[in-house]
Amino acid sequence: MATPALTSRVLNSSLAQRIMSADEAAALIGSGTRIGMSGFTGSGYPKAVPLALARRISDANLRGHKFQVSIYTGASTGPELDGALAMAGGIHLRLPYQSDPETRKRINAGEMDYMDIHLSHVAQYVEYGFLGKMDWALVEVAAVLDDGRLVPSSSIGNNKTWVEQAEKIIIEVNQWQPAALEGMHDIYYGLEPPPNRKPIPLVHPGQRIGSPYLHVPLDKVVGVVLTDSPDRNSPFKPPDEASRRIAGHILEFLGWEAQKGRIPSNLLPLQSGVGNIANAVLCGLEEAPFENLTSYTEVIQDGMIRLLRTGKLVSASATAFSLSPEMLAEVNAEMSSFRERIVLRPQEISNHPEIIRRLGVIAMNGMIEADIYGNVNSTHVMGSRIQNGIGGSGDFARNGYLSIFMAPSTAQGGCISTLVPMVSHVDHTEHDVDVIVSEQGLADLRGLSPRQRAKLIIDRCAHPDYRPALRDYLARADRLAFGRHTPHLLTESLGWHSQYLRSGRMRSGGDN
Ligand code: 0RQ
Repeated sequence: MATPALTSRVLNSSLAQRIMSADEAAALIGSGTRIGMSGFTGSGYPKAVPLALARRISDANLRGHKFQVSIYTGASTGPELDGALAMAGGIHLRLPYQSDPETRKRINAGEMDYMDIHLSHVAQYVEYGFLGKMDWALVEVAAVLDDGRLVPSSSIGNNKTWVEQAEKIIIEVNQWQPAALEGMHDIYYGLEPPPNRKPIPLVHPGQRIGSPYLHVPLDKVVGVVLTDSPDRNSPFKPPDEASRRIAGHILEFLGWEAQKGRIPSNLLPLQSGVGNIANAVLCGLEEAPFENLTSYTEVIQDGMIRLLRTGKLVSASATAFSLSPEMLAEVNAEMSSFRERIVLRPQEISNHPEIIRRLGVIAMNGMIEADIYGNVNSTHVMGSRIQNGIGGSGDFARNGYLSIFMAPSTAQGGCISTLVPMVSHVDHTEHDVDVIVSEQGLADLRGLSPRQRAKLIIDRCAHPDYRPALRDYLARADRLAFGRHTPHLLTESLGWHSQYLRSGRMRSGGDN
């Protein structure tokens, strides 16, 4: 039985009559269906119905009935969604991004299909019909207004598309989400498919061009489920030494760029990926001599909140929060103070190529590895094992004013060089990568030919243990390659990876 406090978030009387339990809602969903769920980097995902669905799937499987669904989201979610459904063996196809250990394990074991898609593409791929008909939308919101408009919760992701495209809708209304989120969102309703698409009228990162509410066809809503559950959030690790050094190189570089007049003294709108290094860059900005910063990014991390508090950051545009538990508690308590300065948008707008190019975003993303010519692998360990996905890194790297990729120069206790002769999987080609940074230093690749880039990346970014072997490879490739424009020795270029798979260590010290 729902308590009055919970039902007070559902002001529409018609939808209030459709309140049901999570088990009742999950019982409506059939095997083989496609479900568009809310959720982006552990924020705003449905928390009760996926768990109930996972129980239902486990029961069916125990009885020998195969029951699987396809799950589309904004990006990563939480253990109650990806974790539970993967554990039940209930996911047939997952897209466009995940970072859940159980999901990752099943994908890499070949038990689950996964499509790793640019986050800006998902909504239009569904609208164009490339990804099939959407059966269900399952979307968490903070409240339902009396006229039926929805107050989104801590992420927007693809929710606008899910409620528009799905045949039927289930809404989770999460009492835990602060009521003060109302007014923070900006949902743009002007995107028509080609050939009728018009320019998006967004010319400043903090600008609002849409509605604070999600509009939903009420007749499609078959169930409303009340919840009171926190978002998943990852603890904030203080930056380690390598991250601090990477951040230092980037901030020094941005200072030089500003001095040379290539970017304004308040920089250009910042995009920063998730994780330790991205947070270290944001921490570094607290001390750096830049004022009146803006951001046009996907996620609001702890560091951005601190910059907003000190006034260094004037506005932040994203599609989701991605905060540590401590910061989340603080932000939820003071949400109204951020409402004017944070804008949450659908991910097709937060990550839109047109806007990113127009605003001149400075894109900073993590990578698994880069090769000596500047191609970047963001997704696959040893070329075949997916880690998370490309996420928004390609949206920003391809279209940004400056595209920066960063990683420590070694991984797995030094057994792997993250700078290699040839990447084992390509997400971002040399044409989309301007700057590579490791704790060793920064390589500015703009205006350089492939052979110049290779020399710089080895000299500036590679770990000293691996530099001689990389130099040796480049020298021999330069003598023996089929062509000398981008010299490679094809029988050797992926040999570092196969050596690691054989021996647990990539070659080093020029022992070719
Ligand atoms: O393995 O977990 O076993 O220790 O990969 O690496 O160093 O913790 O790095 O958390 O910054 O993630 C590229 C994955 C980096 C991330 C990636 C191993 C390493 C460790 C994780 P363990 P770290 P981070 C905004 C933009 C794509 C999406 C994106 C990512 C594990 O940045 O997913 O940018 N990016 N989105 O040991 C073998 C290598 C390795 C390696 C690292 N070369 N070989 N293993 N590892 N490098 C967000 C969204 O789009 C939503």
